[in-house]
Amino acid sequence: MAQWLAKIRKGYGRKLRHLHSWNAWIVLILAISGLILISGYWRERLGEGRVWIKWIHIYAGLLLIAPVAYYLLLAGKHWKQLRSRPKQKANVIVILLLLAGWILSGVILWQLKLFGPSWTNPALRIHDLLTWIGLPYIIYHSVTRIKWLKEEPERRAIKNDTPAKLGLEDERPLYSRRVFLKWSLAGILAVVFGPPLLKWIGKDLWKTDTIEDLIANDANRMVPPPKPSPQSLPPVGGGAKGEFRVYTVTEIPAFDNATWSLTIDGLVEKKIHWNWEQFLQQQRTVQVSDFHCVTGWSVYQNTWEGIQLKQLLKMAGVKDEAKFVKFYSGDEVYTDCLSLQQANYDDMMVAVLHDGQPIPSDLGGPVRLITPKMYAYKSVKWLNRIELIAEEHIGYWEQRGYDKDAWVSTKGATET
Ligand code: HEM
Ligand SMILES: Nc1nc2c(c(=O)[nH]1)N[C@H]1C(S)=C(S)[C@@H](COP(=O)(O)O)O[C@H]1N2
Ligand SMILES: [Mo]
Repeated sequence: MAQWLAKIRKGYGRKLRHLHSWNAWIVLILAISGLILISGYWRERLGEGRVWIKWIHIYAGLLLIAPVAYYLLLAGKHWKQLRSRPKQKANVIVILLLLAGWILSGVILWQLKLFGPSWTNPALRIHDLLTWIGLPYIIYHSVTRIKWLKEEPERRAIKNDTPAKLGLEDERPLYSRRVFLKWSLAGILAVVFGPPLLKWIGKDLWKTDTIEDLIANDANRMVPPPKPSPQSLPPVGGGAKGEFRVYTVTEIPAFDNATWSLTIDGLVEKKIHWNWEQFLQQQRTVQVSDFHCVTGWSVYQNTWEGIQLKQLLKMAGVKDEAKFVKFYSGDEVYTDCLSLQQANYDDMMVAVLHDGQPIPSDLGGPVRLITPKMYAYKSVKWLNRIELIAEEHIGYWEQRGYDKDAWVSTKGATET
C-alpha cells in the first residue's frame, strides 16, 4: 500500500500539473455542454443533437471522477506544500467541493430512474446552483492565472525581483492594467451569471412571467374561456407546487376559435371533429397529479380539469385493429404515442384547465395531453389530433434518443 502510494507520488509536480490541465479540459466540456442542455435556444434547434450533447455531458462527467480521485491520492503531499498559503488552500477546497457536488448531483440526474423525482429535484437544484456559482469562480480563477494578466509588462522585464520588490505589488495604483482587467472580468461574470443565480435564489432582477402573467398575456384567443368546475377553482389540489419550464421544439404556436379544433380519427368507428364550442360541451373531470420532466424537475399537486382520454376513445369507438394511440401537436412537429392499454389509464387526460385557469399557450394551451405516471415528453402540448393506429409510432423525443419506456420511477418517492 505504502509502496503503491509512493509510486503514485513519484514525479509528483509534473503529475499535478497534468492533472490540473486534464481537469480543466473536462470542466470546459461539461460547462459548454451543460449550458447547451439548459438553453431553450438549443432545444429548439438541435433536435437529436441534444441527446448527443447529453451523453457527451454524462460521459465527461463520469470521466471527471478520475482526476478528482487521483488528486485525492496526491492531496496529502500537496496539502503540506500549501502549508503557508491559506488562499490556495481555500481555492483547493472550493474546487473540490464544486467538483464533488457536480458529480454527486450529476450521477443522480443520470440515474433518474433509479432515484426517482424526490432525488432528482434537489439534485437538479444543486447542479444548477453549483453551475451559477462555480462557473464564474472557475473562469475568474483560470483567466487571472494567465501570465500576462499576472504581471505588468514592465515588471516582467525585471528579472531578479526581490521579495521586497514583489511586496510592492499591493501598492499598485488602482488604475493599473491588471486591476482594470480583473475588474472587467469580474463585471462581465457578474452580468452573465448574476441573473440566473438571483433567479435560483428566487429574487428575479427583472420580474419574469408568473403563471398569472402568462394567462393575462396569453397569445391564444379562445372564446368563451373554459369555465372551471367547483372542484377546479379553488383547486382541490391546493395549487401546484413548483414551476413549469417552458419547453418547445418549435416557435410557440397560438390559436383562436377559427384555427383550433380537435380531431379523433384513424381506426375508430365514429370520427370526431370538434370546434372549440363543441369541445367545451363535453363532460370534464378533475384530477390532482404530479408532473415530471425527464431532465429532473417536477411540478407537484397540479389540479387538471379536462376530458379523460379513455372517455374520448370510448366515444370514438376503437376498432379491434387499433393497438396504439398517436398524438399530434398544433405546432405541426411534435408527436407522441401510447399503447391502447396505457391510453386507458384513468389519469391520462386531455386537459384544458390547470388550477382552475385556462392553460396558457406557453404551457401547451388551449389543450394539452397529461400523462402523470409517465415523463412529460409524452404530454403533447397544443394537442389537436388523436389518431388510432395499428403499428407503434415513435414520438418526437423517442426518435431522438429518449427512452421508449417513459414510466416515472416512484422509488425513493414520498408518494404513498
Ligand atoms: C463542471 C461541471 C458541470 C457543469 C458546469 C454542469 C452543468 C450542467 C447544466 C447547466 C445542466 C442543465 C441543468 C438544467 O436543465 O437545469 C446539467 C445537466 C445535467 N448534468 Fe451536468 N454539469 C457538470 C457536471 C456533471 C457531472 C459530473 C455529471 C455526472 C455524470 C453531470 C450530469 C448531468 C445530467 C445527467 C444532466 C441532465 C441532462 C438532461 O437531461 O438535460 N453533470 N449539467
Ligand atoms: N408540442 C410539444 N409538446 C411537448 C414538448 C414540446 O417541445 N413540444 N416538450 C415535452 C416535454 S420534454 C416536457 S417536459 C413538457 C414540458 O411542458 P411545459 O413546457 O408546459 O413545462 O412538454 C412536453 N410536450
Ligand atoms: Mo421533458
